[in-house]
Amino acid sequence: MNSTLDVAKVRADFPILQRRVHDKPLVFLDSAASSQKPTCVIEAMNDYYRTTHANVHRGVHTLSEEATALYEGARKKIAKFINAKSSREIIYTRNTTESINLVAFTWGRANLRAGDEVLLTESEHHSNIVPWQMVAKETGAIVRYLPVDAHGYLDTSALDSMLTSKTKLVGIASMSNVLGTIMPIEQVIQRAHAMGALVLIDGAQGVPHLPTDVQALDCDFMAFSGHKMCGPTGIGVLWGRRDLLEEMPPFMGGGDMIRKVTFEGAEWNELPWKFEAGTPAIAEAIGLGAAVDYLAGLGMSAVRAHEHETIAYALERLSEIPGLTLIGPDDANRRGGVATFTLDNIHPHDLADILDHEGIAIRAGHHCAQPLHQKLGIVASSRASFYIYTLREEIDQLVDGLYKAKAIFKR
Ligand code: 7TS
Repeated sequence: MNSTLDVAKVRADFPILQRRVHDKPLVFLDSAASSQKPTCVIEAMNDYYRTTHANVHRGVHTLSEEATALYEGARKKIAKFINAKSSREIIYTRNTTESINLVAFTWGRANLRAGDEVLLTESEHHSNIVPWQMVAKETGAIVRYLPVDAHGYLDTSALDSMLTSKTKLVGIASMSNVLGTIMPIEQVIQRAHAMGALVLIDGAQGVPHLPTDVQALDCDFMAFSGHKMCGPTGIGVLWGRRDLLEEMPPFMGGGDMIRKVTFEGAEWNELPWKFEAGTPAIAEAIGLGAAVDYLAGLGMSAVRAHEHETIAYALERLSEIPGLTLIGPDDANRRGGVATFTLDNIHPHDLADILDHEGIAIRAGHHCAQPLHQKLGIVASSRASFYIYTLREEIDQLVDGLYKAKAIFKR
């Protein structure tokens, strides 16, 4: 794969990359937690507030109509970005976490019974574990976990024994935020459907970094966050198959999600508004629309190609460092732009602190995947994560910083 991204040109689109940290140029290697924002996204939100803001779906006045057109226009762009059949299948939420909670507490409450099973993987983020544990407690359903092997790959042979007629839903991230593994979701979806189970894809890492086509995948739900894909915080998406969304009860009650209310009860609005109670995050939705335009302009295949090159180089450089243990697949073809590791027995927080003084931002801790860390037998790890603006030189700077940390700790 050869990158067709002009990284220098991409970097010029991100004003924050000009800043310095501890008097050093910023080396931002924490995009898996949240990506930086290009000028077009910042400007789209700024313009909206300066010229067009009013509440949506309410007024007949010009500003409200224009705001509604921008808000709904963004929904169409997002639908196209993931190849949804209809923009009615795009539900705005706050983030991936809220999208998964929406499914757990509407579909889950209505459909899970005692003894039913929800099958997750051992590498899921807390947001694709805890909502299922909560709804399982309420309904008597059981949560089970497909194992992940020592190299960070999903043990697909376990599908034979663990995927049964009791399984009602499989929840899996398309890309792990710790291991970086690109999961074999096509295979999981086929096998789950053959057993009559639905599949929810946690696309928090996958959608920003890999081409995504929900129709080709044939999954049932896809959750993702705007802030990890060049968009603002406070906006996320739940995509769901229309027939499923039609059947699901609403998540929250209030304004905008109703067709009619009497003192006795209410009738629900049509999709997607049935799931969007209250004044939504209007500017943020418009910002996310600008973000998907930006990513589509770069081309998601080019985004993936750049990250493939970047992770391949990072794996090569990091594995040269004595005492460094990489976590996750060593095959860049099966790994996104996430390099997680431990170094000697230096605590990841100390490491992140030393690197911060070099202007380098990485994440340290359990990355909201405590069960996976327990399985790996570690409490915490360090993670460098990459995106469209990451330069090879920044990997070199990371490696230099890690040698510096070793010298400080005399390792
Ligand atoms: N699922 C995965 C795979 C994630 O990586 C994250 C966030 C979430 C769900 C939750 O997304 P949110 O937008 O609702 O918070 N992951 C990370 C991370 O790796 N570091 O900080 C947040």
